[in-house]
Amino acid sequence: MDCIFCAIANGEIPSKKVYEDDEILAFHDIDPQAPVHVLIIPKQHIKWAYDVNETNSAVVAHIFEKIPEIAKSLGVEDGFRIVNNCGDIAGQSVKHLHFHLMAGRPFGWPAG
Ligand code: DGP
Repeated sequence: MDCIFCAIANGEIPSKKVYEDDEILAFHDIDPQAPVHVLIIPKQHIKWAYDVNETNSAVVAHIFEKIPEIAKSLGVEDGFRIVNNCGDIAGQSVKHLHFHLMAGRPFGWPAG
């Protein structure tokens, strides 16, 4: 399968890692939309949030369990935004589940 985030997860494509364990990887976004912009991905290929189910949701829980540690390591524990884009209409350009952790500037609501 030709997936850029699988290639990042297995080290074929280099990334600026901020956290890694057996299940997940966090790395700096190549096109940051905020002073801090990190992507957190499961190493297993899940296409999008619509494919999360009872067989694979543990890794999503694991991501959220690690978000406080990742945020603290980035010095943004005072506040951040977590974003998931699901599908083309939401702007998902990479079809491998990922969560954007963004911080370091104010964010408006509703998001555009
Ligand atoms: P989304 O639009 O939600 O699918 O977000 C995909 C993000 O992935 C986008 O912010 C840019 C980032 N990205 C795409 N290719 C690469 C890459 O090769 N390396 C890194 N670090 N980020 C990438």
